[in-house]
Amino acid sequence: MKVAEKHGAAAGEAGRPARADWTIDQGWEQYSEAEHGVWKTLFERQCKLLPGRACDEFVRGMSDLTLDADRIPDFRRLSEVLMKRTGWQIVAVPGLVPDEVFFEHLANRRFPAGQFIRKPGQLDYLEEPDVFHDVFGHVPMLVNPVMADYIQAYGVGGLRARQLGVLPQLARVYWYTVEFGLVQQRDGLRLYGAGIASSFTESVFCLDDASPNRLGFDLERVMRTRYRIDDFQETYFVLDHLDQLLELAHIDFAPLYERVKQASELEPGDVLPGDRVIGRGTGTYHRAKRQGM
Ligand code: HBI
Ligand code: FE
Repeated sequence: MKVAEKHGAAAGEAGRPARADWTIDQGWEQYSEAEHGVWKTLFERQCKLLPGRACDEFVRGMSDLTLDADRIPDFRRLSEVLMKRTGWQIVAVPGLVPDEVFFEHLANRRFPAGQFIRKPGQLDYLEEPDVFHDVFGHVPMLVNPVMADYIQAYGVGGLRARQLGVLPQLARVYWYTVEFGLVQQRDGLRLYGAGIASSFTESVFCLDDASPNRLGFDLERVMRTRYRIDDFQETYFVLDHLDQLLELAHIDFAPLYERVKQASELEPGDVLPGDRVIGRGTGTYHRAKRQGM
């Protein structure tokens, strides 16, 4: 479904978003006790789970933000902290916004964060990024200068990729890093992707389960690899160090796009002879799902 059709709630009366850049007021004072309660539940669950799983940069970012366990964060306060650290600010949006709007914000160091929070009965399934996914998952990494530069470069690259017609390929790079990336630390494998950091189940699956592949990150390989949006990833790509993202931020993708457009697309679970295999998955989880067990 196209993002524009999904955004029902965001559209003003005339079917257009309230503002051209799709931002809305967070309306922090209007959150109900129940909504703050959902934040508290999600926050406490993840904080118990992440020590030893989240990478050092995530832990550092989380501690610098001093997020309140009991209240949905006020984006104005978050933006003050972030602006001093890495020049970023958080802007509230109703949910998914069109690609070009999304990239324009990122290119200007404005992170679009969902204003709404999921329902109590919907803690583990989310159709659109809500405030917990965006603020708990993404914002701690925006405190890190490398990630802050990388996500801005992604925004700039996204505007260009749209022009070149290679947005799907670039979106895979974001997906397998910013959303579902793993990084090798001296003391073990750690997660840094927001989609896993904010997930009660996948933050365990991505590191502990024997089912998924874990492959060394390779830009061209990732650009060719489809991803799952409806279930756990079949493959996680592993950085040797977060600084590798800085190299990505300075690569000219144009020649790469040409090569990738000639190459065949790869399935999420594929493992190629040329892959740097850190762990070959059994595929048990997704096979069982396919067999409807
Ligand atoms: N909008 N609010 C929001 N958050 C996202 O993560 C997002 C988006 N729109 C488009 C999008 N992501 C992706 O399709 C692009 O990264 C390709
Ligand atoms: Fe996200």
